[in-house]
Amino acid sequence: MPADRSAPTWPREFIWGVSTSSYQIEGGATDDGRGPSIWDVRCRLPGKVANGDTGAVACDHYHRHREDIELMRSLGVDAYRFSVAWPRVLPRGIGAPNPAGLAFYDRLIDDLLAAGIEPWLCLYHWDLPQALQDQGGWTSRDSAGWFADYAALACRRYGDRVRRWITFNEFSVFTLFGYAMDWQAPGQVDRRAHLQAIHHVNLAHGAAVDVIRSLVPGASIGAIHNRQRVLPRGDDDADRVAATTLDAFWNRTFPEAQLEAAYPSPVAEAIEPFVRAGDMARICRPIDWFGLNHYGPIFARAEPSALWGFAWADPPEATERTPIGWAIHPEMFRDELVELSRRFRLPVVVTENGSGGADIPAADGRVDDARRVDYLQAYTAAMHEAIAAGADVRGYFIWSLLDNFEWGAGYANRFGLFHVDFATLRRTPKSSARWYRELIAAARA
Ligand code: IFM
Repeated sequence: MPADRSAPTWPREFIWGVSTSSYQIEGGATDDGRGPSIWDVRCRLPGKVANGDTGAVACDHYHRHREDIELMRSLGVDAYRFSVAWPRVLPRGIGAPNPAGLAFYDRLIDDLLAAGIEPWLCLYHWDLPQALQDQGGWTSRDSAGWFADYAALACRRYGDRVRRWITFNEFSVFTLFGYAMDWQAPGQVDRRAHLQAIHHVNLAHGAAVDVIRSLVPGASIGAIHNRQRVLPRGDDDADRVAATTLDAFWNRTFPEAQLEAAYPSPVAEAIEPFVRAGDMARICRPIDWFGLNHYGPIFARAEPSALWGFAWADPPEATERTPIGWAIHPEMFRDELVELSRRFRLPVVVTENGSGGADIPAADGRVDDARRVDYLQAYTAAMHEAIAAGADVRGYFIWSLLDNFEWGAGYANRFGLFHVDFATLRRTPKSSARWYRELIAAARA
């Protein structure tokens, strides 16, 4: 049944939120005993991040979280998804915790609750402590235990106030880009390292689920996967094979291991030497909801010299795109929600959706991001259609609250509902912030 786009009604308990991550907004990179992460190190390597940008200051959220909570209040959101910076609370990744780092998240959580905004805490959004990288990082099987101990610390400290727990954000992105493509930290290109990282991250996820379950009574646990259709760039068999391989790494390897205890081909064959008896049962632990990050379809082409025989491809010329060139396809989002809901039989929460652009303020200071508003309107309408078609979608979080450090693109790609002037750190609502506030108000009315 097509949705009535003029006056959509949303489920009563539907959760509206915004998302961010620690390294992308916090700054304060050396403040109060925080240890270095793999991203602090990568940002210092020439040519790895556009303009030589770093997350050292970012949005300075570490010192301005109250102001940012006020921004959330102005939107009227129910929930805020953030990540804890592992090296802020455990500067060496293991061992002695950092009291000042732990206290920062106490303040954040307490202030969110006081503002009537539910904290959704993600344990890992890519800022591995460098001290653990020096011991092999995710290529070491010990990483599952390191992560479980870190999860236990967070649960004991915040479990009295936080009910929503997320183990990892976008497993496939940081493992593929970090171990097979050198697009992200730690910047390896190595099959063995990639496969080990995949398997150990999966083991770490399973171990953390058990830890959260045992330490936080009533916890609602999710894991966040990015899933989006992978399309062959060309109309030939080689590109079709490339798309199937990328699909296995991008969309299937993590959810299928975690929810069905099996790796898809061709990952299954390649990863077998690293899988020990009992591992798949350790990985496949019951969770409460599926976190979906979705932007638009992606494209693959055959590239025999690449690690797995595929390369990333730009969308064809005729494709409708965001200002940073990502394909726009709300119907595929709708279909993904419907399929996902059927396939894994878990409630789905859209934990990221949004659109990137340059967002240059006009002479009067206003930022009219009309193309982002169009994108968000189309995608939320598609989500509404998915719900009408039976998809069990419980919430929607926009990426992102603020313009922030967009990894290898530095500060050039902006995703925020609020513009950040990185010279003055001044926040300014964009048209999309007003649009989201109105959507939330109308959804509640
Ligand atoms: O900024 C990222 C985020 O860290 C993970 N998901 C995609 C966003 C936009 O690229």
